[in-house]
Amino acid sequence: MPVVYLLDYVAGNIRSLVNAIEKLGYTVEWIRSPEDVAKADKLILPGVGHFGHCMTQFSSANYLAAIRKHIESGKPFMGICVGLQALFEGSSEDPDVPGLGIIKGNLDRFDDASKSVPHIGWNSANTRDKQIYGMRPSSKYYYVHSYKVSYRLGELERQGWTVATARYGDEEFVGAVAKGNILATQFHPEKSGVAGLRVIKSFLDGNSGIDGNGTGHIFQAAKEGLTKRVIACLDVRTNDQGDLVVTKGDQYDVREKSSGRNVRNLGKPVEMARKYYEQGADEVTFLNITSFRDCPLADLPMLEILRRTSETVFVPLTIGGGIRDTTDTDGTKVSALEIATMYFKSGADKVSIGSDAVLTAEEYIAGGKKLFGNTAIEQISSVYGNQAVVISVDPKRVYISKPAETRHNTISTKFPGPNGESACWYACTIKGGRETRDLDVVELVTAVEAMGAGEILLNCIDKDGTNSGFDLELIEQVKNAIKIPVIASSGAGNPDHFEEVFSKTRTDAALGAGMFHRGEYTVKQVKDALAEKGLIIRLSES
Ligand code: 1PR
Repeated sequence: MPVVYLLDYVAGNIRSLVNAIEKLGYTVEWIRSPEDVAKADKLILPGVGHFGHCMTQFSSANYLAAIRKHIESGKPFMGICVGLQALFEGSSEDPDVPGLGIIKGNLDRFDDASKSVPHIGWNSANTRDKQIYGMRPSSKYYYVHSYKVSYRLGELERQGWTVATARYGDEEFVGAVAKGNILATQFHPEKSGVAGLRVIKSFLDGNSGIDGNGTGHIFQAAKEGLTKRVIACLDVRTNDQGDLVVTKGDQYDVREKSSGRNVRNLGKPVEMARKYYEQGADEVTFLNITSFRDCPLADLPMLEILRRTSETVFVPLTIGGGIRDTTDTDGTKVSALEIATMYFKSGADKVSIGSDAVLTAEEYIAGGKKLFGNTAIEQISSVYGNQAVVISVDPKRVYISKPAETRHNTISTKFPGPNGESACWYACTIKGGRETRDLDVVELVTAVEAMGAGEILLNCIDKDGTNSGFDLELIEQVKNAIKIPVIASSGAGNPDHFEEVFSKTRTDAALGAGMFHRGEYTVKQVKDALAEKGLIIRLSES
C-alpha cells in the first residue's frame, strides 16, 4: 500500500486523520525525529491547538529545518489547521514565536464584536470556477480556530499561491492555499465528511488541479459564511443487564415509566453515531451519563466507542462525562487532562465537562475571579486549545415573583411559573441534575469562558425530552453573556423547533436526541427543512 508520513508531535485528535488516510487505501508511517523526515515522500503536518505551543515544539525538537528542506525539495507536503498557520511568518496568538515564513503574511484573531469566536463549524473553501485538490465551491468543510489569515485580493496570488476563501461575518479569510507541491488547509479535511475525504485523496493521489505555470489563480469572495450546525447527541450508560446503550430521559429520568423502571434502551452507540453521520449530522456528541465507576480508566468503555466510531464517522466527535481529576481503581491519581488525553487519542475532537465546571466556577467566583491555572478547563485548553473544551450546562428554572428577591441573573419570562411568577433564573446543577447549586447560568458561562472554555453545550432540564421546543429565553440570556459559541439543547421535537431556535435566537448550533433516536425524524429531514426556510446549512455529499 502507498505510504504517507505524518509528523507525530501533535496535541489533539490524530486518530481521525489516520483513519481517513487508511480508508483511502494508504498506510501511515510516523515521523518521530527530524532525521525521519528525509524518508518521507508525502508528508502531512497536522495541527490542532495553539500556534506558539506547536511552533515551539517543532523548533525545540529541531524539526523546522527538516520540514523546510522537505518542502524545498518539491516533495508533496500538506499542512492542516495549525499546519497551515505554521507556513506563515507569525501569529498574534503568540507574537514572540516565528512561523516557518514560507508564505509572507501573519495571522490575527477574528473580531468577536458581533460574532462568536472561536469560529467553529462548517464553512466554504471557495475556489469558484475551478477545483483544486477536489475542493468544490458548493462544499462545506469543518473549521475550528480563533486566528486566521485575512484574505486580501491578490496578495497571496502575487506570491504564486492559489487561494480558497471563506467568510465569517464580515471577515474574509484563507481557507486553503496551494502552490506547486504544497497544500495547506485551515479546515480539517479529516473531519469534513465526504468533501474532506476528497481533498485528502486528491493530495495523496497528486491531483492538485493547479495550473502548471504556478501562477496564482484569483477567486471571488465566498458569500455564504458559517452554516448553522445540527448535532445529534447520544446519552450513553450501562443498563441493568450491563450492556452499554443509548438512552434518553424525560427531564433527565432515563428509566421507563412502566413498573420495571428499566433504563430505556434506544440502541447501540457506534451504530447510531454512524447512522446520524450518514444522515448528515454536523457533529456527534456522546455523553457518558453515568461514570462507569469501578472500571479502570484505561478500559473505559467510551474509549472503545470512540475508537470504533472514528473509523467510519468523519465529522467532529465530542465526549462528555466524568472528565475531572480522579483516582483510578488501583489508587493512582489521574488528572482531568490525562483523561481528556485518552479521549483525544481515541478519536474525540472535543471533551465536554459538566459537574466539575460548576464546582470550579464556584471556587473562581469565591476567590475574587482570579484564575487558578490548574483547573481541568485551564489545563486541557492550554494543551489542546480552547476549541477542544466544551462545557455542558444542566440548568433548571427557579421562579421568583420579582428580580429583587434574588442576587441571581434573572429574566422576565413569557412562560409564568406555577404561581404565576413572571421572572426566573436558571440554577446550575451537577451530577446529572441530582444536585442544584446556588450558581446561576450566567455566572457559570462567564466564569468558564474566562478560564478558557471554547463552547457551551446548553441543556435545559425543564425542556429535556419534552418535545416542546428549545428554551429560547435561556439561550438568549446565555448568548448575551458570552462570546464563545453556544449549542442549544433540550426540547427538540420536530424540524420546526430547529428553525425556530435558529431564527429567534443567535445560537450557533442546535442539538437533538430523542426525536432522532425514536425515529420520528431524521437529521436529513431537519436540514432539508432548514434549507427550505433559507437557512445556510451543510448538505451532505455522497
Ligand atoms: O458531570 O462532567 O460527569 O458530565 C455528565 C454529563 O452527562 C453532562 O453533560 C450531563 O448533561 C449529562 N447527563 C447526566 N445525566 C443525564 C441524564 O439525562 N440523566 N444527560 C445527562 C443530559 C441532556 C442532553 C439531551 C438533550 C436533548 N442529556 O444532552 O441529549 O436534553 O434531549 P432531547 O432532544 O430529547 O430533548 P459530568
